[in-house]
Amino acid sequence: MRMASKLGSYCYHLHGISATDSSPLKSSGFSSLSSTFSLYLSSSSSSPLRYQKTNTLSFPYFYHHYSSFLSNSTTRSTATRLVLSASKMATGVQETLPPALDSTSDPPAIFDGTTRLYISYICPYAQRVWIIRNYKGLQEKIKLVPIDLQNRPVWYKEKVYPPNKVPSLEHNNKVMGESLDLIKYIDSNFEGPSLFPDDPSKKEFAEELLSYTDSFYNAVTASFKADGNDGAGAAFDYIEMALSKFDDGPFFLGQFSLVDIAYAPFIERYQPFLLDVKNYDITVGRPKLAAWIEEMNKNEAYSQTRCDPKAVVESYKKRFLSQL
Ligand SMILES: N[C@@H](CCC(=O)N[C@@H](CS)C(=O)NCC(=O)O)C(=O)O
Repeated sequence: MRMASKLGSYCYHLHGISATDSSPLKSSGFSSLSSTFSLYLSSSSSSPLRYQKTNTLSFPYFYHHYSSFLSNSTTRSTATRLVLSASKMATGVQETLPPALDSTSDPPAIFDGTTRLYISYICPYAQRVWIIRNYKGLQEKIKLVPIDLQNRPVWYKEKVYPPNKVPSLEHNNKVMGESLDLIKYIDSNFEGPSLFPDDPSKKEFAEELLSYTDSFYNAVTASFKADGNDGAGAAFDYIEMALSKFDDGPFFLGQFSLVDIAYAPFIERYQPFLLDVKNYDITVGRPKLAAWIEEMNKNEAYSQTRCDPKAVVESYKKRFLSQL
């Protein structure tokens, strides 16, 4: 059976995994970011095909909950077999996105117990929260409610979120806003692996990087209208330095975290815009940044939220260059 041989080979690799080292899993073809898969359990090695399938797991969820189990010798000696399905797309969550609500749309049944994430498909702040919702596999628990910001429904300000901005999150009869607060809130209040480090030095650096996001935005967008690229260059040099600090992975804190989520929607927009308008390639001379972008683009939770780069360039030209 095709399935059996595939599963068997991954089973072999998985037996080598340890709680702190996922490289056997990675070398067996699983990317830490792009794979979602199911775990198959069987209590007997002699009946390898009688697996019990779990729900779809994201890699970090799997790794967080099962890696110590996999490396536990007692577990292995009872011949428990743990197998991952390699067919990542068969189990991945590919969502059909709902249409944006506008001034003609009725409001949802606010405070009916449904958790709702109000976003705009083009808003980088909202995108942060959308990414973490996808990454933690909360597509069924947190309903996306896209809003057309150009033609906003009045009920959004009146009934949902008086600041009248996206993102906002309706949860437990409250509506909260501010993207950086929301990614932390979702990380702490919903299931899935933590995306905030325990390690004190990483924690401190995470806070430093999160508080730099606005300065980063200001420095890069100010450079759009300036001569030369010094302002943007300095901001991206800071990013390159930040990405060099921890060497246990290609992300800001080594492993994927809230910090990557905070920066990705902005870097995604600045890269094509600076290239198109200023002929400035932000990755030249910045190998860490180039590797980070490549790694991020493999992340399905993120790639499902990405904007069309051509549309970004056109909208940024109107927004940032029209007064020139
Ligand atoms: N600081 C806020 C910024 C949110 C924000 O500015 N969102 C924009 C869309 S990208 C918005 O809703 N603008 C509508 C408006 O200002 O009226 C956050 O981080 O969530």
